[in-house]
Amino acid sequence: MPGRSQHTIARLTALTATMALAVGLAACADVTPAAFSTPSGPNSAPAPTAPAAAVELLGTIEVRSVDLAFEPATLTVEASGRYRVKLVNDGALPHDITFDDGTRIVANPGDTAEGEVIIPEGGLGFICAIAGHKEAGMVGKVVISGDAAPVAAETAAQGHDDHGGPLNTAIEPDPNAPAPVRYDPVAPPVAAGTVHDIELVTEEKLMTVAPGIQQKVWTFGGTVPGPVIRVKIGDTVRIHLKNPAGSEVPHSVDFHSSMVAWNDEMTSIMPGEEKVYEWKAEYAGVWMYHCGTAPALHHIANGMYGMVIVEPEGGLPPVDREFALVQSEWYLGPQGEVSSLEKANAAAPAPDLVLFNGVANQYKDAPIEVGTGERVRVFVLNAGPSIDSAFHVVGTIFDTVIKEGVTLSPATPGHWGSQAVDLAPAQGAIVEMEFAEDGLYPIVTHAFNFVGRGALGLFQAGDGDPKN
Ligand SMILES: [Cu+2]
Repeated sequence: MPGRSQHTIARLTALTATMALAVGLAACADVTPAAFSTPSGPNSAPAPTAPAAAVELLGTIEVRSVDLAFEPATLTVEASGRYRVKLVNDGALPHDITFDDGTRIVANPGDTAEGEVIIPEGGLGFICAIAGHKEAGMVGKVVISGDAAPVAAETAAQGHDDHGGPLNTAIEPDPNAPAPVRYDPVAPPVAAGTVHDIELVTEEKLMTVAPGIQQKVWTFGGTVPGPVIRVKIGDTVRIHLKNPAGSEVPHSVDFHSSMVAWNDEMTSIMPGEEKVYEWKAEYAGVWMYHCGTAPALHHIANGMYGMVIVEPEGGLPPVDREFALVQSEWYLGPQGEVSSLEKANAAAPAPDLVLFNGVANQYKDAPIEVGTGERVRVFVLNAGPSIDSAFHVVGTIFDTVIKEGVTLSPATPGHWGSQAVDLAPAQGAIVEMEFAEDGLYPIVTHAFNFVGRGALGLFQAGDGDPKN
């Protein structure tokens, strides 16, 4: 599969800088770059220019280290014997390649280091021996192909699997999966008028939830999350829910912003059916809506949720920018299939991905741009289905938080601020902040084990560079 590895390398390389940041923040890795300044590691193998009596070099094994993975993680060589090893460190942290026989080659960020290793019959495993890096996924192996074809080791090294990449997913990425579609994080304005007829179609479709990973998701309106619905106190909302004839399963909707009987408006409709769910916006808040069809856990885990904003009496004061971020989890099923109910249903759920607005790391890959000094408001919802959020933006302080009707604001006596907002599944909040200088400000849940699973975005203030 030539081409696939390159594709993956490019994608994973793009993750490098911010994954390094995540690691630095999460693990506080106590690493002194000066300690790893040796260009070539303490390799006991003979030098490449050794006398003719030395064992012949069979080729070069080239491995790239990124934060925190090897690319590729599995290399195939034709035969056992002596190989040159080239470690190209594209990461922002020092890395090494330490083979199971003790051979170690160290490369600082941006450097390339070389050495040699003897690959025995049966192959040889390797890790990065820097504290924590193996556990974070820097594990690989060299295997012997047994294939007599005269392929250079460099060529053979291409195109093999690269498990252990930063996203930690159990699913093998598919290089042919379409690129993820970015969910527009800009919050919509309040809907005009006082009565809103909104068509909501339950669409079952394929969606790329992380680079190379497609799932057959269930949606409201074709996106995960569904559309943000923003109204004001006193408005009437008429949801025209439609389940297309081609759907495979029944669906329904449950608006937490409404007060209606569960066995009336929230009942399921079969493929080909439709119904009207009318409710009045009587309470302000950032609310969840979701499909409640049994098993509701599966319908939520497979993408059926969204945000309702009901503005308070008198409305919210104007700000420079408004965004809507929905945190949620993916429990991956096989490629192209629905998410795993079995995983989602675990008593201690371990999501494959945790993310903002449906796609892993999408706002890291394409940061949300704001102006330095602008007032930024974020409507945050934790759709779950099961993991809490500790919503935090690195480098700033929320001076305003409205959560479940309780308000912190600059007018609150004592000049208090907020560092993170705790949101259990189905809780929402409004937070406001400013960015003091041009630069990058990571958006995370401060449950940092999930930052490496897709819950990482960036606000880019100004040009993103604090140095100019
Ligand atoms: Cu559903």
